[in-house]
Order: sequence, then C-alpha cells, then structure tokens
Amino acid sequence: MKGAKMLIELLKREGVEVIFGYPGGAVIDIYDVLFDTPEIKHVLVRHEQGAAHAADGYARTTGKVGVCIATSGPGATNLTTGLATAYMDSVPVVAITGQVPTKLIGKDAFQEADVTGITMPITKHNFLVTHIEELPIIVREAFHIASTGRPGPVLIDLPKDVQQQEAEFTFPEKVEIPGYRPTYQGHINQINLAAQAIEKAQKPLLYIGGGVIAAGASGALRELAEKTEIPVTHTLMGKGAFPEHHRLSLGMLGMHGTYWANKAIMNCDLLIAVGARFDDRVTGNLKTFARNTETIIHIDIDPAEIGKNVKTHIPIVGDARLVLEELLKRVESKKHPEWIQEIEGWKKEYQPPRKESAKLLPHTVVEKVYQATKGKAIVVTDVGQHQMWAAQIYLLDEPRCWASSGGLGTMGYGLPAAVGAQIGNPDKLVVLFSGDGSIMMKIQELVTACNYCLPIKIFVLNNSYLGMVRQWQGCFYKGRYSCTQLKNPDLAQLARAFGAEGISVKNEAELEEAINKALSIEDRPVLVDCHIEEEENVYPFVPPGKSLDEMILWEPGKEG
Ligand SMILES: Cc1ncc(C[n+]2csc(CCOP(=O)(O)OP(=O)(O)O)c2C)c(N)n1
Repeated sequence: MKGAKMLIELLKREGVEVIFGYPGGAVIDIYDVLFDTPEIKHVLVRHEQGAAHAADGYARTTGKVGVCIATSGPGATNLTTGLATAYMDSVPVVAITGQVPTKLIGKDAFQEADVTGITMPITKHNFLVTHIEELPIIVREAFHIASTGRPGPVLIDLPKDVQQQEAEFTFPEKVEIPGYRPTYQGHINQINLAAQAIEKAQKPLLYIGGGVIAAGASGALRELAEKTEIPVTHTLMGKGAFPEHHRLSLGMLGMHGTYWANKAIMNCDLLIAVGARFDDRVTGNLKTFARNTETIIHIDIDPAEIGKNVKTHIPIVGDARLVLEELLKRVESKKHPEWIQEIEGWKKEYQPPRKESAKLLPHTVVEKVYQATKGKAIVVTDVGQHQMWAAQIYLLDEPRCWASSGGLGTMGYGLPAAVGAQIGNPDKLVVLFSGDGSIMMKIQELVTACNYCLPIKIFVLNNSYLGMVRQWQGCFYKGRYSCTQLKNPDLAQLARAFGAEGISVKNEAELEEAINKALSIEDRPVLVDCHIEEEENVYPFVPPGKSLDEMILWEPGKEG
C-alpha cells in the first residue's frame, strides 16, 4: 500500500470522521486518496490557519481529536498560529503537513520549511517520517500523545516521497512510548492530606480550569462541591465545567472576573486548584495572590504545572476525575454557612451597575442573544473586549459549550473555530461573538461556512476600535489612541457578498428582530453587525500587576 493511502487508512482506524485542510503540491497524493474516501469528510478551508483553528474548535466542543492538513512550506507555516493556540489551551489536535522529498530536505527545495523545527515549541510532540515503515506507529503515537495526559497538538511531517513509497499495511495494536507515561492515579497519601485539609478548612474555595473539562471531571467536581459546600470559581478555560447558575458558582475569576470571586480568592483559607495553571490573567500580582490562604492544593495531570507560578502545599499529580473521585470517598459532608454568607455579602456589596445609553451597549447584545438562545448555544469567541463580555454575561451550565482562545489570545480564532464546532455538532446552535478587528483577521472562512451551509450565528460587537487595546490606551497611556481606530467595511454587505445573511443593527429596537431572524435561518451563516457604543470599557478590571482586590469596579467618575 502507498504511504498516502496508508495514512488515510490509519486515520480511519483512529476514528477520524473529518479533516480540515487545504491542498498543495506536497500533499497532493493524500488528497488523491481522499477523493475516494467518502468515510472521511474533508472540509476545505480558505487559509491553513483556519484549518488548525477549525480542528481546535471541533476538538474543544466534541472531546474528539481534531485533525488538520496542510502542504509543505507556506501551508505548514500558516498552521502555526493555530497550533500554538491549541498548545496553550491543551487542545488535542493532530496536524499533518506535507514535506519536500527526503533527498531534498535541507537543500532549500521549493516550498521547504523546517516544520518540525518551527513547531517544536508549540506542539506537544512532532514527527518527521523518513521511512514508510514508521508511518503506522507514528500515526498511532500521534493520536495517543495528543489525547492522553495533558492533551495538546501533535504534528506529523510527511515527505512527498514517503507518501509515494509502498509497504504492507499494519496497525500496531499497542502504543507504548518509552518515557511517556502520564500519571492518572493521584498519590493516595496526598489525597488523604487533601481530605484532611478540606476537613479543617473554614473558608475553602475551588478554583477550576480547562483541565476539568479535558478530564471529564465536571460530575465529580460538582459532587465534591455540593458534598463539602465549597464555592467554585472558574477560569476562562473552565467555563461550563461547573454550572454557572449553581448556588455555589462564583463565576470567573481574575482580570475581568467577578468581584466576589476575586474577594473569595483573597480571603479563603484553603484553595483547591483543579486543572488550572495559575495564569497571570488569573493571579494578578503573584506576591499578594491568595495572601490569606494557609494551604494550596493543586491537582493537575501535568507535573510541570505544579509549583510553576505559586507555592503548592499539597501537590497531586493525576487525572482530575480520578483524583476527585478518590477525594470524594474521603471527605465528610460539610457546611460552611458563615463563609457562604460572607461571599453573599460581597455579592450584595457590589452588583455591576446597569448603564443607560441611547446607543447600543455590548452587554445588551450578549444578554439578548443569551435570552433568545436560552443559554443553550455553543459559544465561540474571538479575542478582545467582546470575549470578556461574552464570558461575563453568557452563563453556561455544561462543559464543551465554550471555545475561546485563552492562553494565546488569538484574534481570528473565532470564525474558523465556530466552523469546526458546527461541523462537529451539526444539531446544535453555534453562536460566535467577535469584534470588528477580530472578524477581519479570518473573514475568508465565511466562505467555508457558506460552502458547507453552516448556520453559525455571528454577532460582531462593532465598536470601530481594537477595543481592548483602546481600553488599555485609555487607562494607562493617557488616552493616546495610537492606531486602534478602525475604518471598517460594511460587514453586513460583506457577509452577503460571501453568500451569508448580513444584518446591520444600530440600536436596541433593531436588535431583537435581527436576533430572531438570525435564529430562524438554518441553511447558511448569518452575520449580525452590531454597532455598539464605541468607547465602552470592560469592568470589573484588575490592572496588570495589581492584586485581585485592587479591582477597578466601574468607569471612574461614572458611579460608586
Ligand atoms: C493575532 C492578534 N493580534 C493582536 C492581538 C492584540 N489584541 C488583543 S485584543 C485586541 C483588540 C481586539 O479588537 P476587536 O476584535 O475589535 O475586539 P474588541 O476588543 O473591540 O471587542 C488586539 C489588537 C491579538 N490578541 N491577536
């Protein structure tokens, strides 16, 4: 069997149903096989970065490994932003890139790039296949590495001549990689220590991240929180891991988190971090982070995360679900009425003010979309203020309903990720919140969405600014708005040119009708261009480097 055919057979055996990609000379053999492979749906994107983000959006919302493919050289380098995005957020993706024939490697051949070298720091692992005999085990290992332990992207660079070589097809039953043995079971002694700490704590707090979703630990987490009455705050990546409407949910913490979540972090005596990595957007000033906390428990599958940013007293390396299940057996039912009351007090002390404005407010857009979709959509975002408004206002009760670039903060992620999410969840409603800056970064993927009749609902919070950067310029650079004002095309008209529905909304009165129309369209994407108040800022806001209790709660001079 030829290498290209062997690759596709191996992908089928791995259960791959869809590949996002873009052809080119170095992968033409693979595309030739795909031509005769109806079992695998190939989604033709319009830029390789879109393929990587689509594979990522597919993976985040389905829990399966996302697969993307690109040709050598520029095709492969275009994938890199998507791979780095997936890497930073621990998303399982397998990327396949064509490479120049083995004998030309290192000779500056046409469309040659050292892709394994380039992607080394932004993939969990990568492979250059130099002999066809290695292909079966490499593909198996790639899927194994991408989806086990701490998930992440894995790249397979496949030279053109290897695709054309012949060998017998094999499918290795077992994958055993020397030196790669993720620890799943947490150490029992450590789990016992954690149970004791929970028993002793007066003001415990769970701080959860995307690792809870990756491990399928939401159920165990909820049981633990309820049994021991421990309030829960989540990161941007952990959105949906614990129901946001639950009485024990404090919402998101960190730079744009809730006032009460950040207060709770600064006042808890026990902090239990699960599948979270103490990112600087979460901790604020590390010196003062959780300054009253006596004990920090950190549960994570990746030992490299433990103690990286904060000192941990009880480290537990293991799979979040397995560790929480063990922990559950060892803790007694508890109540913390005083602690809960203290938190309720913070909630009462500060409620975000409702602003009145003649212009359309971003909050109103997210709120109305939330109401119209009954909170049941898969929500995808781009990066900027709109991302934070979506995170703050569109509350989610289920895991895998949220796809947003957290670690890398990649503008342009949203539209292709929404394509991946909709392909992976054909029966679900997919809503994208984007900004006028972000949408233009990957607008070409609107063609993809149109070509595959994907009914994605795109809401652009159009403020004619690179809003988040403008906010920082306003707060820290004396309002010197250098290069952040945008002169945009008519986005609704642009959407129509692509073959999508395009609606322009200028005020609240038009919004409801637009949302209803958008929700009624089932055969193509809809872009609702919402012209919002231009200089609206995101609050609350912990300025960079400040402590979590130094939040700016609302616009200076406006209230409070
Ligand atoms: C690829 C990329 N380039 C630059 C940035 C820096 N950046 C972060 S937020 C932002 C502004 C985003 O503007 P827009 O998409 O219009 O959203 P808004 O903040 O206005 O809601 C920029 C430029 C980034 N995150 N990603």
